[in-house]
Amino acid sequence: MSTNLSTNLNTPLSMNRTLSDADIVRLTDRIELAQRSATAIPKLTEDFPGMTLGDGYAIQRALLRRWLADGRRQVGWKAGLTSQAKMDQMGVRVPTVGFLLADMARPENSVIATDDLVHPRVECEVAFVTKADLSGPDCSRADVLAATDFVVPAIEIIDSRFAGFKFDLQSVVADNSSSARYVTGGRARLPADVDLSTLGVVIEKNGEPVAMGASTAVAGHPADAVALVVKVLHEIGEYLPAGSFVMSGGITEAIAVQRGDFVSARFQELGSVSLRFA
Ligand code: OOG
Ligand code: MG
Repeated sequence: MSTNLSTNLNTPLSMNRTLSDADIVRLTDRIELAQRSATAIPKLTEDFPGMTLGDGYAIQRALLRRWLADGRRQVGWKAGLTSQAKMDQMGVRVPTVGFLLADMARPENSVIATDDLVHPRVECEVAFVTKADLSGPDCSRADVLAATDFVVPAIEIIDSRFAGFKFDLQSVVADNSSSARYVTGGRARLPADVDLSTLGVVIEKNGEPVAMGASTAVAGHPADAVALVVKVLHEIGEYLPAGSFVMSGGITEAIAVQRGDFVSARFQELGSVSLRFA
């Protein structure tokens, strides 16, 4: 059954926690090992069926703290599951956020290794770079646009660490919303110079079109997905600092890729982003 996208995007999330601190550490270890070794694991709710969304974010934040302590650098955040196509594909109907680290970035037109990924998929997204802080429970599309320095097209390479790329909301949040790699390219544009709600995009794999859509699919307007990131960050006691890189979520369903594939996403007004898998 299809549910209403805007209802799902606007319902406040409960961040209640049920797991003990020791279980949060245990599950953070499990996710960290799965990510580092590119090994699929069962979804966390198989062992912890009572786990909540708040527990999922507690694990994600513990993972972020560990990696920052290791010297990795955060560049921003991403929204996940912000389009009907993505919600339908994954069977999860609540949007998520995940953190983005500098070392997850790959250059445009580069060759992306697959041997350190479990089962990668690509998504095309409108990405924002901010020039002012955004915070609070009431962040709006207008607030996001006023705080946007420029937008750029991006391909995200997601990689669920859960077997069969199947998960529930709590598990995918703990797994940092399947974040793995991202590539930006094309042309940076000022938000005032493009109609961000009507940008068409076509994804080609090995020269064949495999998915197409328009940016309105993302929460009605991709800036609304960025506002949603700010609201979720508020729920977990964070804000979006100036200079953040934010991906607004896949416009179409994600496309599975394997070694040897060449992927190119053409965005109306924003140019194209290409990459190859090896
Ligand atoms: C969760 C991450 C979704 C997006 O753009 O919707 C996401 C997943 O589908 O594995 O990054
Ligand atoms: Mg994505």
